[in-house]
Amino acid sequence: MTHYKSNLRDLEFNLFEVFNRQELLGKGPFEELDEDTARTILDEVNRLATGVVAESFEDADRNPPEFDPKTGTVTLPESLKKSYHAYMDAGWYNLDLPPELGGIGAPRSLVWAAAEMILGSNPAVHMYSAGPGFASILWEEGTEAQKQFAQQAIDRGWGATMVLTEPDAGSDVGAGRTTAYEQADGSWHLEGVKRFITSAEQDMTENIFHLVLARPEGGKPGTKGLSLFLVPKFLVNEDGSLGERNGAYVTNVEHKMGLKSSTTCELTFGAQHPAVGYLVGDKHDGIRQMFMIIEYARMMVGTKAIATLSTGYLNALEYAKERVQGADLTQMTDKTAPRVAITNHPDVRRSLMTQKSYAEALRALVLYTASQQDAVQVAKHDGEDTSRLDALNDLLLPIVKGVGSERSYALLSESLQTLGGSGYLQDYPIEQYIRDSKIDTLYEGTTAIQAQDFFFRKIVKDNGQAFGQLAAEIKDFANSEAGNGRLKEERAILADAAADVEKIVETMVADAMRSAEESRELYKVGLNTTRLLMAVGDVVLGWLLLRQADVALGAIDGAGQDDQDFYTGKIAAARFFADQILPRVSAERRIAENTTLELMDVPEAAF
Ligand code: ST9
Ligand code: FAD
Repeated sequence: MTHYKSNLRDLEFNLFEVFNRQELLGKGPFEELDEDTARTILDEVNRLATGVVAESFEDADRNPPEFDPKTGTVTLPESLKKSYHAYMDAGWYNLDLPPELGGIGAPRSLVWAAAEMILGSNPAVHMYSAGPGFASILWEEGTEAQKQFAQQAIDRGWGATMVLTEPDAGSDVGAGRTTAYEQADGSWHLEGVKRFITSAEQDMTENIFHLVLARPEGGKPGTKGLSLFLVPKFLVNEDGSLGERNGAYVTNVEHKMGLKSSTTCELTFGAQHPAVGYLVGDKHDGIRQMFMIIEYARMMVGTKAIATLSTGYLNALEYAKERVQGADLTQMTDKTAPRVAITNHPDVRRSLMTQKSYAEALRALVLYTASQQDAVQVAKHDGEDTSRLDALNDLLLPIVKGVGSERSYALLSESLQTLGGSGYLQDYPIEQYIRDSKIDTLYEGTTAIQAQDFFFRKIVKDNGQAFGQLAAEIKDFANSEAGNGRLKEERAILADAAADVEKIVETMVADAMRSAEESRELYKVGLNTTRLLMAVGDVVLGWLLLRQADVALGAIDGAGQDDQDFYTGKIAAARFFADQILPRVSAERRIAENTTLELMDVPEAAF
């Protein structure tokens, strides 16, 4: 038994009962895959995730990677290496690779369903396995020689990194100072110091390739002046053999609150000898190219957070069913009354159902978003325009990342609370879940950045089109007959909450427009961006839970006992969320509408 409790039943429910992914299989880009094979893949990944991949989760936290500053190398714990190699040897990183690179080219919904299990089991393993995925982006964007490099990287299992952050350039990537100097042979030499780089050193792969944002000498300021460079740890000879050690060295590895098995490195370019880089695609288009990776990584981070909440909840649930403490509330004055399992206490039930409803709604959000990515894959295959599908996916990404990470981190505290004092001990995995998941609200763009991205780029810059489309879908559902009369009140609550978030958007757009005359009005928008993101998140989650409840109501009669319990849980979670979470959105609307500039006028010294 490992720490990890997966929820394969719920993954399959989403894929095959709610989003009907089987309808895409066996044709178009997914010709080679049928439903049985998809289910077998999920079973197999589940076996790994609950077994060998999870086995090192605790050991690698207690005995984290060791850095040797003299050589700039890292030694990972043997337990983690075993988990990593078992995962890589099983070959499931192939799921997402295009057939041209020897991959399966599976629908993204299946890819993210599988990824959830690895991310819940041992997130560092998933992060160390980024090489093939990053190589596929290099292959898409790269020159002929870089395409060959990408294929080699996949065949030989090289590791990879994404390298943006510097000491003075975190959220503000455009402030980066690392500089690239062009050489006579067309290559570049990079100089500078990057920090917080995940997986920049490890001892599991023969090579690591860094995808680095740097500013060509004399380049313009900001993100648009950055270019993307391929900087391998070892240079590669023409015959494919490894050549000289390149001049990019890890000069420090951070000591962190959690996710300790994943190395977080300072990476110094060109201090000892030249750090040779190759301009990706031979064109200066770095920030757009890097965002191809960032979009993946944001989806990954949201999924990681959600996967952790799910296993946190399931561990808490198991404990709560066993833990006997206190009498039933109705017999609280009878000191001789039988003691009951804590699942009987109303407050424990409130907490467990809050955890369950969010965990399952957030999983549905990941798979709904991934289903939009499936649609992009199909449209591309059919040679159709994908711009509107891309826009909806883009709108959903900050919700997956921002809402997923914030809600999961907060609710893991409820999971721990369910265990009482035992939850605080290292005998149970939840304290590690909390430490390991805090990072999810920070890296890949903090929540504040996700919220600004959501409002300014995904709503305003898109003229509200994707947002309008999503809102219309939700309102159509709320006004439908879904649930056959049995979800009527919940649909009415959803309709009210959807109207409330539309009002928040209207208020913010009006503030933004007024800022053309009075620039400080924009502060009001900034005071509400995170509020909006979280409120929209709740509405989308409430909607997805009600869609699930609708399916469950249609399937419950005549189902076997296990399925009856499962569907009953789905209906209960949707009703609970509608009754107890969604009404809060109207308070958020009132707060947004009453926003003033008072807070911005408080002197810094008064804080
Ligand atoms: C990090 C890594 O934190 C942590 C974990 C690493 C794990 C590694 C393993 C990952 C595994 C992943 C899965 C595996 C597989 C992969 C498989 C692949 C098949 N969307 O607004 P502007 C672009 S890394 C798209 O003016 P500013 C766009 O080109 C560090 N593009 O920005 C735009 O031009 P245009 C993470 C976007 O004011 C241009 O940027 N660090 C988007 O100059 C300029 O836009 C961060 O995330 C978008 N949403 O700069 C930094 N937004 O408008 C956070 C912008 O013409 N900070 N572009 O289209 C930000 O995001 C800032 O908002 C900023 C602002 C830097 C963009
Ligand atoms: P800052 O940008 O200084 O932010 C500090 C605070 O101010 C935050 O709360 C932020 O939300 C807020 N803030 C900043 N700017 C604004 C604004 N304009 N409006 C409102 N609020 C704002 N980077 C990589 O390039 N590659 C990696 O592989 C990588 N892995 C990482 C792994 C770990 C464990 C960690 C801790 C970081 C990693 N990072 C990586 C860096 C990560 O992406 C940055 O830490 C993150 O983007 C935030 O930057 P910062 O830490 O400099 O915080």
